Amino acid sequence: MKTIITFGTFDVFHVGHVNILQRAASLGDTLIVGVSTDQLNYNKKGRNPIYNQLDRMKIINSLRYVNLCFLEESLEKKEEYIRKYDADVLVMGDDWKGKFDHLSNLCEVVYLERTPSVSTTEIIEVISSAT
Ligand code: C2G
Repeated sequence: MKTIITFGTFDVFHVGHVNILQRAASLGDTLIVGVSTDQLNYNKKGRNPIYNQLDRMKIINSLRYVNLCFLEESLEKKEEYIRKYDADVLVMGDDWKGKFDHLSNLCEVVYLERTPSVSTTEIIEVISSAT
């Protein structure tokens, strides 16, 4: 049994999120997803997500190829989460390429290509310029 773990904010859920979660799931038997807390997102991006952490968790939990999800409180806690869930593979989008290579002593680290031309930031910009 191979356990995959991945992380993300998944705000304003879109097809790029679906693609990476599906591809991550296809690499193993169990997919565990760490959903960034509102606070972590605020620290990183200087704004609150559009959807709050409970709604974002609810969306991720409802996907049939996601087996379990939890709140990711800090980027630095990845080692702790990998150990806790006994993950064999850490999957991240290639916007994070190289950033988590130091965890390869714990598990395999795989960066998957992002889906081009779709992002939460762009969706927010399009919606706000239309109103
Ligand atoms: N993604 C993608 N293609 C896109 C947009 C996003 O493959 N067009 C992927 C990202 O690479 C990431 C996942 O979808 O793996 C979630 O994206 P974000 O919500 O933007 O995640 P982020 O805020 O980068 O993660 O520990 C990481 C943190 O949780 C933050």
